This record gives sequence, structure tokens and C-alpha cells, in this order.
Amino acid sequence: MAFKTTLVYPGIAGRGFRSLKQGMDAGWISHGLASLSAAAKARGFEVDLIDLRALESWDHFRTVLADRDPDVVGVTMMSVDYNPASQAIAIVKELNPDIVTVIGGPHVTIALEDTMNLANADYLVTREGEVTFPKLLEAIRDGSPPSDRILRGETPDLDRIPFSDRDLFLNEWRKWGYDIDSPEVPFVAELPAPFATIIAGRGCLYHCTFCKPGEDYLFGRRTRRRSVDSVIDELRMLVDRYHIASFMFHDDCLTEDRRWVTAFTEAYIQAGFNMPFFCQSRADIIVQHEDMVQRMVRAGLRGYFIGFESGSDRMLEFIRKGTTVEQNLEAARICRRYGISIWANYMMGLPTEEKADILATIRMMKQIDPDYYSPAFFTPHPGTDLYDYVVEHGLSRITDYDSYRRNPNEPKIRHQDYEFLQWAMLESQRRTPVNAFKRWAARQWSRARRITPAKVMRRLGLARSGAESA
Ligand code: B12
Repeated sequence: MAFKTTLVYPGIAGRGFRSLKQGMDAGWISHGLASLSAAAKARGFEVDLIDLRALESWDHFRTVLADRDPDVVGVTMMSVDYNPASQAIAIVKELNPDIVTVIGGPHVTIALEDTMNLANADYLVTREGEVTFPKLLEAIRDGSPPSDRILRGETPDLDRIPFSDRDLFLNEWRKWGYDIDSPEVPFVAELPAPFATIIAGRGCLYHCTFCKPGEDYLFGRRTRRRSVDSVIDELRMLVDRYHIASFMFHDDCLTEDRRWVTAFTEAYIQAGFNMPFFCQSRADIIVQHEDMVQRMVRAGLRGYFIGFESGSDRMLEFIRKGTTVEQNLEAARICRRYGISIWANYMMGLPTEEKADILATIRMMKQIDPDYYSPAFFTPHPGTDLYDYVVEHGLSRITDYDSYRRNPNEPKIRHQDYEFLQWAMLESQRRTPVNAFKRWAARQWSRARRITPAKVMRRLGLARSGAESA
């Protein structure tokens, strides 16, 4: 009888079942699972997926699982996934205690002691899994499972592991009636379907206290970037197989290595690509390397995700962001100059943050006038310096794993007035009348001329025409 592995994506915390395609990020794959699947399949294993977002209920999960009848179930887990992930493995064991359960992902690595309490987890794999998971499957299949419950994932060579297995998700989504003709669901007008996300590297050089050092435990302290050739090959595959028309990099900060970016943009143009794409960058990098922005725009960049975070230099220092308010404003001006969209990430309700800091953030957001607002209530994530700070100062108001989502409207820490923060969040997203008018005019003109609003902005002289190919 064939040896079968079922992977489980538990991302329903705060969203619920049948939540696929509801919300900008609710139709994206987990590269963690897709990469594990590709690595296991390359070693001859049969792998399928249950994506809780596509199912109806826990009863539905039970029926599907019984039908799949796997030997091994692998579950991925961010901190926010704790409840659905633990519920899933409880059901697995209830159905058949002989199924071997393996969990991995950020929470397992970052909060190992916490996950050790999960009695239904047979194996806990920390760090990256592409090498260790297939080895574990081999050992289980061959009847010699490891005696250690905790396995430290070996670091893979990113150029040698197979590309993410996107069919794992796509086929599963289609099975449950989701009409999806794109490997992943697009989320902004600039990036048309078919759309995909891609990862060019793992890790991040920076030290922001709301993220670090947790991620270092997962990927190491340095960024490991794939070769440009490998990324170009994956893009070629995505075009050939899925006909993608646009894509987005998930890397924490793609622009951290300018030499890589230069080589990539050259290779991208040389390969004949002109698909639009988005990636994450930082205000300081954009300001210090405008030439890089220009180069990226020429290749096809249509938008940057930028962590502006705060309009208060004191808070930027507190979170060790390494940027200033002035850089934030200048970075936004540069984006406008090149006609690229701004996806603005920022947060409110940090420890020690005062009303004056928040008002400064509102002012900054009005000046930045981003194309997309992505505000968050500061949320302390386990494994980060700010989480430790919050615990040490007795500030946490988080009582359940579901609250590790950054965007719900619920209080996260003490000494913050969440009614005021709710108001501030809305106010930060209200454009000034002048900016609202400019955007309205650009939309009208773009409709009339059938050209993009970004081009209109340039023609109106609101953006410099330095980026002819945009
Ligand atoms: C892309 C991304 C997203 C995407 C897609 C998420 C996804 N499912 O992949 C979206 C936008 C949806 C998202 C949402 C959120 N995210 Co996010 N996201 C990322 C990001 C930038 C990249 C993820 C990625 O693809 N990494 C590359 C893959 C290969 O790594 P991986 O998934 O960790 O998998 C490897 C290992 O963990 C391990 N592994 C993973 N699963 C398993 C399972 C088994 C069985 C085994 C053996 C091994 C194993 O092996 C994998 C391959 O090596 C990371 C930061 C980062 N650089 O990783 C944050 C990150 C994972 N996100 C984070 C957070 C906090 C969130 C949100 C809670 C934010 C919010 N909105 O409130 C939500 C929660 C979504 C949900 N589940 O409901 C945190 C998690 C921290 C934590 N303690 O859990 C991270 C680490 C960012 C950070 N440093 O703060 N996210």
C-alpha cells in the first residue's frame, strides 16, 4: 500500500472556514508547505494538502481526512495558527492514533517549549524543513522512526531545493469549488491575474524589535538569497505553466542587497520579461539608492511595500527600525517621482507610545498619501524583543493565540487607549481634500484615456517621467 502524507494549512484563525479569497491575503499559498511538498515529492513521496480555508467545518475536515487516509500528517504553524493547528492534530489522533503527526513552522521554532505541550504532536521540527522532513518520512516509512521528538531542521541550499509546489494548493482549491485561474489571488489593480508570489531569499539583516530575533532562529542571522538564475528560472516556469502576468516578492527586504537587485533587473530584462511586480523595501534604502529604484522601475516594478511604521522619530528609534520620519517622507516622494505605488505598513499602540506620537503618524500618513494603507495595532509576537519587553513590564492584554493577528480591533497591550487608536487609524487613512482631488482627477483622466492612473499622475506633472517603461 502506498505511503501517503497529508499537509495541513491551518490559516483560519480570526477568519473561519470557507475564507479562501476573502481578504487580500486569503488566496495565497504557504511557501513553507509548498516547498516541503516539492522536496518530499522529489524523494518519491505522495503528498496532498488539506487547506482549512477551503473547507466547511471541523466535521468536513474529519471526513476529508478519513478519505485521504494518510500515514503522516504535517502541519505548519505561526503563533496565530496555534488553535486550529492543535485542533487539527487532535482530530487526526482521534481518527487514527497510528497516523504520525509532525508540526513545524515559525511558532515551533520560536516558541518550542509552548509547542512541546501539544500532546498530539509526535514530532516537532524546528527551523527549515526541506532536508529534514523527507528524511523523517523515509525513516517512518522504513519502520525506523527517530526516537527524539524534537528534530532540528537542516539548513537547505536554496538553489538546490525544488521550486514551490503550487499545484498542491491550486488543485486542492479547485476540488472545493473555488474557481481560481491564477496560482494565487491578486490583490491590487497593478498586478493583474494570473498572479503568483515568489521568494528570492530567507532572512533579514535588520533588527526591528517587533520581529527580531525570532526570525533569526528560523533562518539564521544572515539573509540567504537564491541565485538570480534560479529566480529567473522559476519565473520562466511560472509563465510557461501558469501564464502569470504579474508577481510579488515575499522577501522581508528584497532591496537589502543592491548588487543582487542590479543583477536581477538586468537578467529580468534580458530574459524578455516585463511583468509588473511588487516587493518590500525600506525608506532608508530607497532614499540612499534612488538609482536602484529607477533600475527596478525600468524592469517592471510597480509598487513597494514600505514599513513606515511611525511618524515619530522617538518610536522609530524605540523599535530599532533604523529609519527616520524624514526618510519616510522622502522615500514616498521618490516613489511618486517614478510613478510607483506605495503600500504603507505602519502601526499604532506601541509600548510607551503617546498621543502626540500617534498624531505625528497621522500627519505623516497624510503627507505620504499612499496608494494602499496597511495599518496595524502593535501586536507582541513571541520570540521578539518587544514581546519580552511587554511581558517584563506586565503590559500584555493578549489572552488567546487568535489575537496574534495584527489587524483585529481588539486591545493588545495595557496603557493604550484603543478607542483613540481606532479613531487614529481611521483618521490616518483619510486623505486631505487636495490629495483626494488629485486622485479623483487622475482616475477620471485614466478612464477617459484608458491609461493607468500612475501614468496620468506623471502626465499631470505630479510624478517625474524618470521611469519611461512604467
Ligand atoms: C508571506 C508571509 C505571509 C503571507 C503568507 C503566509 C503563509 N502562510 O506563508 C500572509 C500575508 C498571508 C501572512 C499573514 C500573516 N503573517 Co506572515 N509572513 C510571511 C513571510 C514574509 C514569508 C513566509 C514565507 O513564505 N517564508 C518562507 C517559507 C519557506 O518559510 P516558512 O513558511 O517558515 O516554512 C519553513 C519552516 O518554517 C518549516 N516549516 C513550516 N511549516 C512546516 C511544517 C512541517 C510539518 C515541517 C516539518 C516544517 C515546516 O519549513 C519550511 C521550509 O523551510 C514571513 C516572514 C518570513 N520571512 O518567513 C511572515 C511571518 C511568517 N508572518 C508572521 C505573521 C505574524 C503573520 C500574521 C499573523 C500577520 C497579521 N496579519 O496579523 C498573518 C497570519 C496569517 C494567518 N495564518 O492567519 C510572522 C510569524 C511570527 C510568529 N511568531 O508566528 C512572520 C515570521 C513575520 C514576522 N517576523 O513577524 N504572512
